[in-house]
Amino acid sequence: MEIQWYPGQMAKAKRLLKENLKLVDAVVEVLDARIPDSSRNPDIRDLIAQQPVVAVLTHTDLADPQRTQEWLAVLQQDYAGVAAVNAMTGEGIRYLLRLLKNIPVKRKYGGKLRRLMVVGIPNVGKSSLINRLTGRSATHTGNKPGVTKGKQLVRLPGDLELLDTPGILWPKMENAGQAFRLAVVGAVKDEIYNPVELGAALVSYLTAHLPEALPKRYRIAPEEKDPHKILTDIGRRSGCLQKGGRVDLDAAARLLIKDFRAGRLGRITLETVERRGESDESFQQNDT
Ligand SMILES: Nc1nc2c(ncn2[C@@H]2O[C@H](COP(=O)(O)OP(=O)(O)OP(=O)(O)O)[C@@H](O)[C@H]2O)c(=O)[nH]1
Ligand SMILES: [Mg+2]
Repeated sequence: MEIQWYPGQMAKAKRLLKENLKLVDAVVEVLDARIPDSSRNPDIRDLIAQQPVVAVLTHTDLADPQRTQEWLAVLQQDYAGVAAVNAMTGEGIRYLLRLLKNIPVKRKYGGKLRRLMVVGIPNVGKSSLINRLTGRSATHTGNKPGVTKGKQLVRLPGDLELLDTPGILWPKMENAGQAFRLAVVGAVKDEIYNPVELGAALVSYLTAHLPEALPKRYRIAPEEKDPHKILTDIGRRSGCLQKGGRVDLDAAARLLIKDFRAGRLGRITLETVERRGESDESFQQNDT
């Protein structure tokens, strides 16, 4: 799977990240519980030594609970603190609030105020998380990447201030496996990838790792292995048809991706702690 990236934009995002860091006492890195590894910003790793960084897993309601526990244990080793939340219902928020109030920081603003910057990939739930922490709709959220355009400072009770920032991606998406995972969870704008290619990659992943998911949801034959054939079957069974009765492959792929994102294929985590940090170069030949 190939995705077109804009290096100029990436460089700008990196520069902004560094500038904003000077304004805050600590950082909250929001990670997607379905792809804890691919949603980590490599630039943040270098900064952890200088400033406390807390990792927050969102979308835990859509992720495999067992794997979320494994990821929390691993991330705990790298971050000043970790938490898992559902930014829609507020599950895990009280624990996170306590954590944020208690991490030791060097205060830049004197007094008791602690200012935290919330960073993460597009569409991961940064603004939703801030709204949950404040208990009101202080920031705009939306079901697509790129909703937050500029930074916004939000004050919380208890002398906490949170800086909401636009989502950022970085050029590590040269790796086809990571590009697939970032696109499938919705971190990448729809216009930049081919839905049939992404849908086929998702089918390949599921047939290899969770062989029951597709037959259960769409009643397709479990022995079928060809991704395009499976997409066609999904389309036929779900009524994604063009004039004349031919299957609309594009619509079938979009439906599959939508079902995945809504958790209708089950609670799925696409990355394991055992394979963290591995660049799966073999992905392209084997899985797409
Ligand atoms: N199921 C589920 N959905 C979530 C969760 N957190 C956020 N969402 C949804 O994910 C979408 C993106 O949320 P936002 O808060 O706008 O994400 P963001 O990181 O601020 O996105 P940008 O500003 O575009 O970078 C919205 O449709 C939210 O409702 C979660 O924990 N679980
Ligand atoms: Mg936002």
